[in-house]
Amino acid sequence: MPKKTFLLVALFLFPTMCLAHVGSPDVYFDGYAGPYHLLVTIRPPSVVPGVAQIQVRCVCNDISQVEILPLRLSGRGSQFSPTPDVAQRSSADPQVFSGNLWIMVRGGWKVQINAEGQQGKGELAVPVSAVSLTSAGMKKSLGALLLLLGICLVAGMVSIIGAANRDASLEPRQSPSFDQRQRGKVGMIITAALIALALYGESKWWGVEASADAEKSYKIPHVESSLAGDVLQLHLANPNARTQASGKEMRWNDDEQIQLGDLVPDHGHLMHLFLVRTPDMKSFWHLHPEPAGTGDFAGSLPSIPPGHYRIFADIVHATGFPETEIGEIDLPAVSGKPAGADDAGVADLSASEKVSQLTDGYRMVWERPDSAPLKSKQPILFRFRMEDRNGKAATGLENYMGMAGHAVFMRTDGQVFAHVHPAGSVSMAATQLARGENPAKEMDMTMSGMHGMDGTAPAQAMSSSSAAGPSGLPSAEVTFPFGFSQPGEYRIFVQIKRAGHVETGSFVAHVVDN
Ligand SMILES: [Cu+2]
Repeated sequence: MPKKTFLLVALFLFPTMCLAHVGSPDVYFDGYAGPYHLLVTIRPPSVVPGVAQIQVRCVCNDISQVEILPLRLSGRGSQFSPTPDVAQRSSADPQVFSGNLWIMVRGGWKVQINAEGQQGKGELAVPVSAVSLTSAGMKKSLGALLLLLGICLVAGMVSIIGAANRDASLEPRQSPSFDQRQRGKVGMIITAALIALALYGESKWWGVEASADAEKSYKIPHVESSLAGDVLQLHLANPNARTQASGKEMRWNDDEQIQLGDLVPDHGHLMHLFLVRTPDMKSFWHLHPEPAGTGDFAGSLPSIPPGHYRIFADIVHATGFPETEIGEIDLPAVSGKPAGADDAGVADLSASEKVSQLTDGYRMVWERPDSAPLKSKQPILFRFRMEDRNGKAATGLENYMGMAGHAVFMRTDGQVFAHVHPAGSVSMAATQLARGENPAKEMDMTMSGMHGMDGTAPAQAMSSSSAAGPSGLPSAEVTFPFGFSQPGEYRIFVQIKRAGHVETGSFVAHVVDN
């Protein structure tokens, strides 16, 4: 196969995905570029190199220009900025700007957004990570077409060489002699042999390239879990570690490598562990096991009811690359106590379409437009309002791990899972890296025994659009920017903290194909 065709085909072979979560590749982000409140949606490319689609919507009316540019999240590449592209202003909505950016290699990226308007200039950096998830095979029809064209080329080449050797020195209307025919045949045989040799060599080379790339494609890690007493022990897998299985040095850049020894805390914890009992999804737990050696975590479970639980373990690497390790476990009835102040959950949640009952007669209300169906692949700002038993806006709300709220969007079959915050669907650690801050600094504090401080230090960095009251504490409303990647039946778990107690709301969402 000629090199050009190879490159062209290779381009279509490796769909990519951003892995903040499971099955939910798009990035939804809520933040400020200076004075401008922006809602950003990034759809990572389906192939790398490929084009990411960026949409910026200003919750304002005085923005005149938006520029976008892609940068590496960390490492040397993050300092060399290309010339920004000017995003196109929508004719339907003058505060919506969109554009496309090339993502050239795999790994952690950020999209820098420069907004300009009546209040001057502002900048915002949104992290995106792109890796290849699968190597898709070539389409059968394309393969058949290429094979047919290849046969034509080979046959043409062989017959041209044959004819040239046989007929080149003939006069018009003269027939070839026996010798000339022989020379033609020999020419054809030699040509066919050379082409066969070349094809064999190229197919070998193709196989090596394809297997090297297949090794680079991302495999979702599966966490191993076991219960000892009331302690849940977790052993993380790293199927994406640098390997040399094919005997060939992998072409990883340093910041593309995935190792388990480089985890950084994401909003105060090295691991956010979610346990959801299936299929009823009534028992939901958000826990924070502590590290027990590289790749090992352990934490005592609170009192939780028995059943089959799905496990989602969120971790973030020093490169800003987030991973969710998935697993399953059958648990007996456990009667433990929560290990940490941030561990919380509910044993018997009842999900609702609109109003979720909290303790003390308080309620969480999903403020959604009635009758409008939820569609996949659409940015939505989810709003939840907390009410007291008289229906008045709840007071006494506090930050929970530095933020007004934490939400989990999960499809009931477990194939889609996203841990989302008021600032969006990206990890807080990656957001800090995108801003040029160092999430590992927070780890030093964690290590020196200051953990459980409720993320006070990073709270500033994680502040978001969810309006804070005059005291800097969250108001009675919490918002999450998110979009469903696929249609289906979903459960939304929303966690907030009030009067020193973490509350969990549960909502059902039916999402139709867009
Ligand atoms: Cu969270």
